[in-house]
Amino acid sequence: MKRNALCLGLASILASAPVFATLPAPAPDTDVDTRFDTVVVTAAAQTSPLTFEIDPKTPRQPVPASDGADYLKTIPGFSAIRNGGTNGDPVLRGMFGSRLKLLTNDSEMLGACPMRMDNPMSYVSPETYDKLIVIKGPQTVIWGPGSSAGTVRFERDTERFEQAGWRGYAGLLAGSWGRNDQVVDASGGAPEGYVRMTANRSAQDDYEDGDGHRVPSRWMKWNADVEAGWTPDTDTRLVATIGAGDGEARYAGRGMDGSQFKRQSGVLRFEKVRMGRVLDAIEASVFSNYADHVMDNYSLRDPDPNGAMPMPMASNVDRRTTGGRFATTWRWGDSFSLITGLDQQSNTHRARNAPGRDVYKTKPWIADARFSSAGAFAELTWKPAAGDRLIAGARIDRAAAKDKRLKTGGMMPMPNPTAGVTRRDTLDSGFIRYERDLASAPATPCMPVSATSSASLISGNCSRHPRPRWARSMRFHR
Ligand SMILES: [Cu+2]
Repeated sequence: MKRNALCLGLASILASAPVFATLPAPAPDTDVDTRFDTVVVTAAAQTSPLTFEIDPKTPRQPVPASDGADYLKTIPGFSAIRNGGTNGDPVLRGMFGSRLKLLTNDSEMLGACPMRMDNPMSYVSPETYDKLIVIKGPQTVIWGPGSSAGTVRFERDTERFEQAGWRGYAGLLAGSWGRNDQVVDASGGAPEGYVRMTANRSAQDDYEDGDGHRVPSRWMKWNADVEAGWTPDTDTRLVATIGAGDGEARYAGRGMDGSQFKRQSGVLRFEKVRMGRVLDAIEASVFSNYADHVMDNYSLRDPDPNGAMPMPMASNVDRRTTGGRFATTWRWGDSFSLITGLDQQSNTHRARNAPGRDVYKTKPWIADARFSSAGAFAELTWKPAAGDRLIAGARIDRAAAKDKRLKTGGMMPMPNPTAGVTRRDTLDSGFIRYERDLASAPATPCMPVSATSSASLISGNCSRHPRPRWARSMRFHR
């Protein structure tokens, strides 16, 4: 029956191990039936009280995720604000937006749309990554400022080729409502280095509601990335990645559709780990990510002559995010480790719009906001005894946001009272957490406490955490 979303995930089926194994007979000399000791977990399992680490290529129900938010929904604590058929906006414990740090290959790809049609996760195709790491709560300071909800990292972690050869992964998916996905991930190399190419395309048609009405929800997106790595030994890696993508999405609940979601990204990363001295690891990265997004009311629909926007209209927004990070890991015996470093990020947001079909392309870009931040961080882990851990982190950031809009928005624009104004602030944040593994049960109670420069102090329940002050300054561009 077509209305049932019965989808055939060829890749998923081929890659799945048998889930239902034959149950052994109950042990004869015990009253307890031990056959059911195995617990079947339908959501992602956590690796520590606050950290989840998942292989996004692992088959999942009902079908492979079309974007990062679709994948995150399977992790307890996450939900998503629906946004048509794809590009949902992830929410962790009630918080989203700038409070949830969303990283790909240690770089930030911030979308350009003021309506969040292109949140950072909409540019992620999970199956082309090797690792998804989620840190819940403001429990790390090493991945940039903010993160009061948590930190999400999609990572490509290409294994070194011990001898010359190649590896590949491919998937096909066909489903009802025109859902079809193609993904390929191929790499070839030798001990000295490798080249890897990942690409995917994913699409779905409009669906029909219970009354047989067609609901605008069609989408299509593609991504392609090429990675070249130099691996002189097992603990040293220099990796350059360039990538591009695009897509489109129809919306039933918006006055415009997303007709372009162009991405261009470049990341250069270096790491040297397990050095065996007090200075145990060095990591450095630089990145440049660019989002070029168009929303209009004529590419994927006809303008409604009786609606609020009877003529063709288009709005084009873009954002370039550049930044870098340098971190070192220090170890003193088995008891102390310290991660310390610096990071920096700059953003430029621009816009242009016009009535008429594609007339916006003839208009000049106008920058409306600039943001930047630079910070220093340190995170210490102390293990006073086996099973006990005390983790503490602190960071300080210098943040700036410049409002470049000459007029306010809306139906009746007025001169912008903060035009040309730059707001600067020095912001501090930190946390301290105690963890203890229980000897009697596979459980680890933990007691987290964190604070930001907005002078808030919380313990335990992170959902009451207010917006950090630096995040408020970013509202200039709204
Ligand atoms: Cu948009």
